[in-house]
Amino acid sequence: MHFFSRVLILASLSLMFLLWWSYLLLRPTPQGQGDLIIEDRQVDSSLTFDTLLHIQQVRKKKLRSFCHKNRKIVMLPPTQQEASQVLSSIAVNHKLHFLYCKLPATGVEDWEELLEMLGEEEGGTLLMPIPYHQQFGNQKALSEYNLTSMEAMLKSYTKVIFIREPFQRLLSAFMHDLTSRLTFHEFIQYILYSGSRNDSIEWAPLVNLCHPCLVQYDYIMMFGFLGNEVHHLMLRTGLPEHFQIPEFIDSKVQWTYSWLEEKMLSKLTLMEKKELCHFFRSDFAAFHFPSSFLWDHTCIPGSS
Ligand SMILES: *[C@@H]1O[C@H](CO)[C@@H](O)[C@H](O)[C@H]1NC(C)=O
Ligand SMILES: CC(=O)N[C@H]1CO[C@H](CO)[C@@H](O)[C@@H]1O
Repeated sequence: MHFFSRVLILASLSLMFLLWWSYLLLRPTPQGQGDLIIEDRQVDSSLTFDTLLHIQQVRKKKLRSFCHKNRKIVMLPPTQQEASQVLSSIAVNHKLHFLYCKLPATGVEDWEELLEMLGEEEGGTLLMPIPYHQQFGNQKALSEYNLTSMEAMLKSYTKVIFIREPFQRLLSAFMHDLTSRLTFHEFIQYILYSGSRNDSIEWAPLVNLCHPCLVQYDYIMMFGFLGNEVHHLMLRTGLPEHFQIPEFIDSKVQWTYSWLEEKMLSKLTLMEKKELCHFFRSDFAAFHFPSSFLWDHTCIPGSS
């Protein structure tokens, strides 16, 4: 698939997205259009606080068992340089006491928008657990701090990781790189055969970039469900119930990607698909992705 067809796919994705929005906007609502966005932002009431808490526990349990079996890095390396290297994807928000793994196309952009919005709320609207002290400095990346500060923040801040099905991240990277002339097939070959030294934050396994065995994440947030999950996280970290969080678009994006996943996977040989399974084996072992075409049809033991 060449540049032109990539543009076509992007265009059709955008069209599907537009159709979706126009459906939303034109849909008759008894309250009128003014309430539409609010209504859409509201949290699915069928998912209770307890359910969301349970989901977190299940994800963390799977991750812990993965870390236990695979002997990943669990301690901060002793030198500044190594530690900074390992923590290079972790971003800091001092005001709200968050550390989060910042990777493109995982929903982190919407999350940062929310943090910015909350950061602007001055004067007691937010019930933050610990008073805000500027004790570490102002840098936005954890890797820019000294070891003592890194350790202190890793201990005391709320740590969040955003996860997304690996093949979808890869598709997203391919779609957004309009300057590259690689076909999809060449792109996959490049990823598979350039080796892990060419790790890109766009597609390398989350486990290699976010180091979830070292950074003991308090929350594991799943792309496709962020609206509910972020709301839950915010309530647990002290956000007042009435606060309206902005809309997360991941659930709609997820829908178009599910369609694309199947289409693009059909362009690859079984061998290549198997190699993608191998490439992403740590993510598939550390996390459970509720919908993964690659996993369900190729990676899962016993498939094809
Ligand atoms: C680390 O940084 C903090 C905050 O800037 C500073 O107070 C502390 O002295 C530094 N520690 C070392 C060992 O350099
Ligand atoms: C395909 C590609 O770019 N491979 C590169 C991966 O990284 C090594 C060393 O960092 C290079 O030597 C390869 O050319």
